[in-house]
Amino acid sequence: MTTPHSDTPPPRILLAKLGLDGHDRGVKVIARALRDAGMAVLFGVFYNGGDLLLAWWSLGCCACFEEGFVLKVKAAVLWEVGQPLDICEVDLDEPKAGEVLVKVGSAGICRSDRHFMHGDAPIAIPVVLGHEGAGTVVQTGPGVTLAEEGDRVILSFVPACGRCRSCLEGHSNLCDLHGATGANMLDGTTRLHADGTDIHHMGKVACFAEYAVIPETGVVPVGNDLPLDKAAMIGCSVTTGVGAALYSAEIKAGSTVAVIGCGGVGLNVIMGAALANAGQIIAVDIREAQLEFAMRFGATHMVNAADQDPVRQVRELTGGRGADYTFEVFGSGDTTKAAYDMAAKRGIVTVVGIAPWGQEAAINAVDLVRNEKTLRGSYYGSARSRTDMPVMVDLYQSGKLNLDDLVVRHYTLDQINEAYADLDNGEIGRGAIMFD
Ligand code: COD
Ligand code: ZN
Repeated sequence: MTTPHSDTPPPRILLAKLGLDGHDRGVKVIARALRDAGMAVLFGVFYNGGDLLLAWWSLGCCACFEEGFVLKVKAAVLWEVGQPLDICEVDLDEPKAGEVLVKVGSAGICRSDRHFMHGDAPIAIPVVLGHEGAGTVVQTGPGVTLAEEGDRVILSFVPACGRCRSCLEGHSNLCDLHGATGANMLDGTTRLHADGTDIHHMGKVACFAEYAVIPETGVVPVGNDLPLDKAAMIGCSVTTGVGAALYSAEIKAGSTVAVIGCGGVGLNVIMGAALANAGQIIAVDIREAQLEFAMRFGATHMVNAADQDPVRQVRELTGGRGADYTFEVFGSGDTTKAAYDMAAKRGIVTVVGIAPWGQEAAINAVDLVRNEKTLRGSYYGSARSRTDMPVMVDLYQSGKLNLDDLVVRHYTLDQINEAYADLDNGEIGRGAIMFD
């Protein structure tokens, strides 16, 4: 038997989460005061006869409401070239239009940051380094459409503007606007400060810090099941190394390959060569442990350049021809010359490392022409972060990229100088900082 009201559905309860408008500071002041009274603020109850609407204000990332709307974050700051990184508290502004706030989950220990610490490469000082990272978006600035709060993201140290000539020609790794703004945000200013001093952002990433403000094009959303340290690796060493093999050199199946420098990035060049079905993959390093480790990632032969002439050895291993593809993955004039000299006729020489400022490589100008060699640079694996990083994720998740063995050491942010000492001491594999 039916009641007279049986056709009327019970009231639905709708929850409306009202976001805060980044421009409205007055609202935030009220919100901050209310936050202290509880995590969520009931905004209103509306009933239209059918639906019951409970509107509430999510105060989500409480830290966003700190005094002055500036986040106090722990960061590793390079105040002066040649000095250890200083772990201290700095101010981080909230994201501006087109920017996101990321809670950093993991940051890789890459030699490129070391070059800045030693002054081998120039960068604006003071600076928060760290360009190989991953984390979670916790706040979006006005107008952001490429990422949402809660997204797990890989960080890209070339956040492409999408409008300059390089971007339009498909080379977003060389974005002109990013190049022109360097270690500042795309509008030329910084979000990091301490006691009134602006602090710069390495690669507009600056992930040696608990939080980072990053242009939205510098974050690549990935699934939440991708472990943060592996995601961080894709932010630099994987994309730089695998990309150098696949996108810069475009290795052909069956060819011979030599890789000089088998650290975090070089191991990824080796994995890229293996993915391209190269025949011989010769690992060249000055440390025996690195060479043995490289065999796990697809190297077929090893040459210890500490006690042998690597050019002669690579020529011997390739029947006197030299290697079809050679890679320099350390960063010096001498290793660049060695990579050139060990290449075969019509060989492709790909330079990934950046030598200290002012160093040169003496290339035989006659050999270049007579043997039709190609000498080329490769920056960020000639990759387009937003489309190519998801490819790297798929390759890892389908078991074709061995990132599980690549990350061998984990550190806290407080241990960052120790992490760099381990890199200097030639500890094998990659180190990664893990945040809570
Ligand atoms: N011959 C052979 N191997 C050598 C030699 C040598 N003479 N000297 C050192 N090595 C080996 C080391 O033993 C080590 O195994 C390896 O070279 C270097 O590895 P890492 O782990 O110290 O360095 P990575 O892999 O983190 O970084 C290498 C780069 C080439 C990327 C870096 O040094 C660099 O030049 N960066 C600048 C380029 C850049 O900014 N790229 C984009 C961001 S990474
Ligand atoms: Zn790097």
